[in-house]
Amino acid sequence: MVTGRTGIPCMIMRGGTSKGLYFLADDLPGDREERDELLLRIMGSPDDRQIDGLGGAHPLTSKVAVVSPGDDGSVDYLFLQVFVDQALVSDQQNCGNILAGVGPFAIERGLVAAGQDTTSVRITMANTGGVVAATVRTPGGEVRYDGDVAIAGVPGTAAPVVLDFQGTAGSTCGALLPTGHVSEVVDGVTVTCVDNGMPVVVMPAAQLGVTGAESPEELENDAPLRRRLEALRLEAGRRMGLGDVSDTTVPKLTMVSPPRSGGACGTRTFIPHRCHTSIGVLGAASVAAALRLPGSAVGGIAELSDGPRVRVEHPTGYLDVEVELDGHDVTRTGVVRTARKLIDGTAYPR
Ligand code: NQM
Repeated sequence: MVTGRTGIPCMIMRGGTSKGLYFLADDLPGDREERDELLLRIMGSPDDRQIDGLGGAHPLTSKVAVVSPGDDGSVDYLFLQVFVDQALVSDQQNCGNILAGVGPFAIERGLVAAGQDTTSVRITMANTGGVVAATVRTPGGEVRYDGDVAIAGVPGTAAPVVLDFQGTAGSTCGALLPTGHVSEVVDGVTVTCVDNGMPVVVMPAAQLGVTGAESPEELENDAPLRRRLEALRLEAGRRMGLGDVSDTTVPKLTMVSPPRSGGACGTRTFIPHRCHTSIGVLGAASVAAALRLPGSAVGGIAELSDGPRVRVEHPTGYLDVEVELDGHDVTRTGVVRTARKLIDGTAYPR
């Protein structure tokens, strides 16, 4: 058993607009229960403030990447969401933000040899089986974190990590449109239930009395809205084949409004109980697919450009995803993120 005295090798990284702990699978207990119990102790959960651990007291900063060697020089990435206020660790969702740090971490830990300029890391996302090619800057054979790419929600600039996804459609639910409908009414609200990397219930904000200009705090403090959204989520989750979703972090909920800053649309996303300060990468890929799907609940609200780029506005800026569809088939999903190594050391669980 790992104790507060022995400790465990751990790297903390910002991945996109999230922050998490990165471990080699070999450094964690092989037994799942033991592993989860250890991660709860390292993060300081359950506790609203995670004061006795490394967690940042928000779902976006209570995340874990478990990385191991995969087939043919690839790496496997298992994402774990450590709940802040409950003794729960979930592998039921993926995370495209924490994913941005996986390539750099795999190179730093020697799982992948660095090229002289850039290095392409093939990553299998163990949660969903999806595959992504991450291109990491490695001038002179070393991971470079500084650079000139800005992403909304993160101050300053950093080196780009280009993520090209394969097979995002139906990642968790088995189909891009898990209910078999491009649009349907759930609890009186017209929604599109979509899974292009993340199961999301996408709906017009106006149908919930939301303008889309509200801050995440305002929406979180709106108790009747949250009750309505949770009832809708439970029903949509059942229809999406996810069963009883009361204890899981998917499906997410995104309320879509007309764009305010030149993008394709505005969004406010519940993940699923806290309101996202921006939007998840794969969450945005699912929303972008919904915007482009003919006949969806939100297509009419969006202002889409001709090219593949969809600029999804969110509370702290925007996220550009490239999503291409052929009818109801997704042919490509890509995104540019940044990541930064914050500390590399030993974690001492309580
Ligand atoms: O959708 C938040 C995040 C995420 C997940 C969440 C993510 C994604 O912003 O790919 O990145 O939806 O819980 O990191």
